[in-house]
Amino acid sequence: MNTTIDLRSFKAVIFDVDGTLVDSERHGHRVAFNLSFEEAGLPDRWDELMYGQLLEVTGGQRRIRSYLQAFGSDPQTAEAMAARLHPRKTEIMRDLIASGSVPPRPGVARLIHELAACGIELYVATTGNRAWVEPLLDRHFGLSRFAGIVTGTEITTLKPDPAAYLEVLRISGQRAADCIAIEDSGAGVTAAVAAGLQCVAVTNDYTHHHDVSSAAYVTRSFADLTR
Ligand code: XBP
Ligand code: MG
Repeated sequence: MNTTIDLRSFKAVIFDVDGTLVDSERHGHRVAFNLSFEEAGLPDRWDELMYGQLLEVTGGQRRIRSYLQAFGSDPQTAEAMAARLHPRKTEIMRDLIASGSVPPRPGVARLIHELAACGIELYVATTGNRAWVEPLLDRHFGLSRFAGIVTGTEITTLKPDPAAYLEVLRISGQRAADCIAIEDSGAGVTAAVAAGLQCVAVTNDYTHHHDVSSAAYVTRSFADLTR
């Protein structure tokens, strides 16, 4: 870990979304979850501390289900409630994105510009729902920047499973050795490495305590990765 790494020596760079390309969890997804609970007449609200713990479960619908079961709901009720709440949460997240409430992390736009200028293919592998992922990527970077986008809508086996990264390798036709992943979380690094990829971890306030020891390089800032 933490050998120097030059992203420009790879043919493709695969970006995670939440917590990596964008600072989306604390003031984006968490707010959308809470508003969906409020609209449904539920008393539940996820504060910033609790949400950091709930992030251990990837996938918003699974996160709701896991939370409800942890607080006494039976599995069937939890599943039904999560299936009812999550689509509305996704709509609210789309609105938050449209209102500019989900910013890119500092240095990300510059890195994407630099990599694209070097002719490196850019991909996305996220657990998040395509319904908000696409408008987010388009707003901040332009969808055409990305040669391929894999989301939790079509790949429902979520991180830390490697399925999303294996799908990017399939659609790109690239060898794993020629690609590198950029992630923020332990689950994301585990997924990328399990797919045979080297991974750079750019951790954040929610993930700095995660085990990212299998990453090739760990930093808190994209400034380390740009020229
Ligand atoms: C992070 C996730 C996502 C988001 C919520 O995805 O686990 O589930 O927290 O989005 P990644 P959804 O870091 O892989 O981008 O509610 O659409 O799942
Ligand atoms: Mg992430």
